[in-house]
Parts: sequence; C-alpha cells; structure tokens
Amino acid sequence: MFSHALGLAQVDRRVEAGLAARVLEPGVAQRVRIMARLYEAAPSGARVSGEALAGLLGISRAAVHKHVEALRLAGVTLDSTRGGGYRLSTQPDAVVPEVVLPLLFGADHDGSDESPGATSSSVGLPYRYSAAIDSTNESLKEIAQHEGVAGALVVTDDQTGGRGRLGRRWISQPGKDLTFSVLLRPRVLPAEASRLVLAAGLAVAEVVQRLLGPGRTVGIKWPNDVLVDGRKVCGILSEASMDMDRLHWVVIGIGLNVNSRPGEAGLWDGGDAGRPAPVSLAESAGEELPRPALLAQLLDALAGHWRQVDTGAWESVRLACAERDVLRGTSVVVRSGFSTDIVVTEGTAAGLGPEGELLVRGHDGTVQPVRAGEVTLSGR
Ligand code: BT5
Repeated sequence: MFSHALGLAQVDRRVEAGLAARVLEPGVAQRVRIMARLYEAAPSGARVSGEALAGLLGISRAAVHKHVEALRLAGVTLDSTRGGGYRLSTQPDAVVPEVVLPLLFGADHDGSDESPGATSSSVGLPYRYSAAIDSTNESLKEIAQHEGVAGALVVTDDQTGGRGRLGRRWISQPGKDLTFSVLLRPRVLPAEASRLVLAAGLAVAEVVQRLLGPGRTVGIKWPNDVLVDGRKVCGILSEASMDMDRLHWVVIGIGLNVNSRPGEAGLWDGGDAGRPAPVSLAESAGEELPRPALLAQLLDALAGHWRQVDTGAWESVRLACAERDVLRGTSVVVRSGFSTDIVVTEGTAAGLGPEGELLVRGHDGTVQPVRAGEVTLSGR
C-alpha cells in the first residue's frame, strides 16, 4: 500500500528553499517534514517516535503533538501509542500541502528544476488548498492579478462552478477527482502561449500512461483533452493576460477524473452528444488510486515540460505531443471558438505545425494551420 521511496534530505532541502523564498508557511513546512518521516517508515510498519520528531524539528514534544493533531484534522489517519510513536494507519487521500508536498519534494529526480528564476522552479508553491471553491482558475486569476508568484497552485476537493471552454461546465465529484490550477509567468511570446497548454496535456498523458501501462492508448485531442482509449479523462483550461509583446501570466487549470464514475453523470450529453462517455482513471485501472501521489507526479511532470518550453526545448515537446495526437488522419470539422455555429475549416487532420497548430488538409489538398477552435470528428 505504501511504496514511497523518499529522499528525506531532498525534502528538507526543498522545505528550506520554500521557507527562504517565503512560499511555504512555517507550520506547514514542519508538518511536511513530519509527514515525510511517516511516509518513509510506513512500508515497514515502524513507528516514528515523538522524541525523534521533536529532535529533528527542534521543537517540544507538545508542539509535535499539536502538529499531529493538525494532520489528523486535515484528514490523515494516524495511530499513536503512548511512548511508542506515530504511524500512518491508511494511505492518506487528502490533497492538502502536508500530504502532497513530501511526495513532490522527495520524488526521485535530478533537481535541475531548482535554478532560480526558471518558470517552473517550484510548481506547487505557494500551495493553496480549499475544501470547496467556485473554480480554481477563477481563484488563481485573482491571485495572478495581485502579483501571485509563478508556480502557485490552487487545489480543491469540491469545485462547485468548474469551467470548460466557451462557457461550458466542468463537473467533478467532490473528494474523488483532481481539480487544480497553476500560475505561470513564462518567458515566451504571446503567440507561443499555446505551447504551455500542449505541454500540460503531454505531462498529464505521460503520467496517466505510466499509471495504466502500455496496454492503454493515452492520447491528446488537440488542443486540450487527454483521452484514454478514446474517452475523455482530463480537460485543460488556460487563461492568460498579455499585451502585444509580453505574456503577463498564464493560469492553467486541470480537471482529471480519478476515482469518480463520470460516465454515470451523463457528462457527454447535450453539447457533446454523440461523443464517447468520459472515463476515470479508477475505471480504466480497475482500482481506486490515491490522489496525493498522483498530484505530486503531475506537478513534477508539468514542471518538467514547462521547463522544456521555457528553455528552448519546445520542439521535443511538440514531437511527443504529435505522437499522441488522436486526430491525425481523421476527418474533422473545426468550429470557431467564439461561436460553434461558424465552421472555420473542414478536412483531414494532418498533424501539428511548428507552434503546435492543428494542421488540416482541406478537400482541395491545401493544408491550413488552425490556432484555436473547437474540433469535432466529422459526422459527430
Ligand atoms: C475542458 O473544456 O475540457 C476544460 C476543463 C478544465 C477544467 C479545470 S478543473 C480546474 C480548473 N478550474 C476550472 O474552473 N476549470 C479548470 P472543454 O473542452 O470546453 O470541455 C467541456 C466539456 O467536457 C463539457 O461540455 C462536458 O461535455 C465535458 N465534461 C464536463 N465535465 C467532464 C468530466 N469530468 N470528464 C469528462 N468530460 C467532462
């Protein structure tokens, strides 16, 4: 059940960096360090003594006890014995910073994302969790307008007014799915903003593929859907503020069906009539999945691909997206992003252009790059 190999020294280093940059609250930072030790001990069933934690953090036993109570309130189930110490009794599913950040910080990677100033140097910090919220994108857009820090994350368990594109709705099951948004302040031109959305879709697709194994086809439906065997598992909504030559910020919101049964909610009705029913990871995997580890993996993968976009490696992101392009070779109708009554072009999808545009070969053989719009497979 518990299989987290954590680099404890790395967790502590990243906690220190978060504190120094003032993107991590001191109380949360201490609980992240406590949770890292509890995760580390969990596979063997060993207990972590209050005394050891007090020594580690340089605080009293009573203060350790308070942190443990805060963890319990946040949804972590711990068993404790007098004098025997603490132990995780179940795999936590709370997507609070104390539970997710140790997994993110301790993940086994080369640490090359820690260069100061990189767009994605700390995707996930500051980490803002709300039990319920209207829309994580709306909340983060407000933060963005008030000098929010690049990498800032807003995540909720219950998104009550989730948005898709064109005023559509995104529906998630409270406590079952992942709904979160990340703020970026990238060093790319306004015309290159769509690179970040494609990079996000690629990150999600790769994490999902790793999880489900090679037997499943995990594809990207241009520009912002991730599909498992043709069924939508994830939607991405990006919103940006820019002027003629500069992107001020980009908010990228991700909704991923994890442990819900979206097919039963009838989400493909109405505007999406005729499309295959959406699917969740649990339905695809045949078992429920702990969300914190998944969120940590997603944040790590997103940071990696956004870093590539930021550091001139866009072409390899584009090629990897093209390999997962589910539209290629199919007959498509592209409608305007402003009004789905207006057909922009029709033809056969012919891959992705240099900026990640959808290439559509018309009936007369000419290839037209499409930068924005709503794609449906023709006949649907
Ligand atoms: C999207 O729009 O797919 C973008 C969804 C982005 C959601 C995230 S959650 C965090 C952040 N905060 C927000 O408020 N939004 C973002 P679009 O391509 O327009 O697709 C919307 C359509 O997907 C709807 O009209 C439904 O038919 C369908 N849909 C709604 N909920 C779904 C779900 N859970 N799974 C699959 N399909 C869904």
